Amino acid sequence: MTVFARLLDTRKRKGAGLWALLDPDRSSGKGIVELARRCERADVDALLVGSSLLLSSKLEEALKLIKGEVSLPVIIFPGNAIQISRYADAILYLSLISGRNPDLLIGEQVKAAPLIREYGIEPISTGYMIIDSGSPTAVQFMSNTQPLPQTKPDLAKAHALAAQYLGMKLLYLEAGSGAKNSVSEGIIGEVKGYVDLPLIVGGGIKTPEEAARKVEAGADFVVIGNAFEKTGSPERIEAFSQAVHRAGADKMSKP
Ligand code: 1GP
Repeated sequence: MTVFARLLDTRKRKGAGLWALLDPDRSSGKGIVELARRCERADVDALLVGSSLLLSSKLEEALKLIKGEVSLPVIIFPGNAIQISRYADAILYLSLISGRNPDLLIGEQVKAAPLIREYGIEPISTGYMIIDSGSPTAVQFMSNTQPLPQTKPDLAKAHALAAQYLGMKLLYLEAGSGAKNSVSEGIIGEVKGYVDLPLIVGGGIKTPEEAARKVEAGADFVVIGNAFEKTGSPERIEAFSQAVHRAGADKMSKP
């Protein structure tokens, strides 16, 4: 079964999935492995590994350690074309469609493609949209692009539909790691009602209740980074997992 099929299967069985973002710039060695183990025990559905900065070769080391310890899908969430490794199961093959930076629309993808093939990791084509979160984030700065305004859902919808027509498999609505405000339920609902693509929502989600609201609004997968790294106790991760999966189950039970 491909990683993409596994992700879709999660959504089918649970109504929604919880993904953890592990950032090798923030935790490494034993720390990142322990966090991955806690996620697996708490029934998190997949691990994203990467960051918008990633200043070192820590990615490879982190992936090796994590792959040796957990059986969850381990997916690279790349900030650029040098964040590729043979030790992952898959890579979110992102195109930053909300921006007009040609390097991030197609340039980095061209650099990465031959290596992805050589390593035999699964590329999952993903339309990546940065949504304004109230203050500048690292992803905005590093990508040199403007976010889409929260107040213009029609713009977000048109971008999302373009991703679908281009044949992308997933859509990621991103407020930015550590964002002041997460992507609003309003935008999530509008986009979800307009396209058929599975929707990932992440950035600035701070509580289990907030994560559940994203699922209720239409998110298929919720990504949590900072909230696990700062206070990633087993109980905290478990609370997020239960909230997302409960909201997913509720959604499935509705006609
Ligand atoms: C960032 O969406 C992810 O790409 C996670 O964001 O670190 O704010 O949870 P946080």
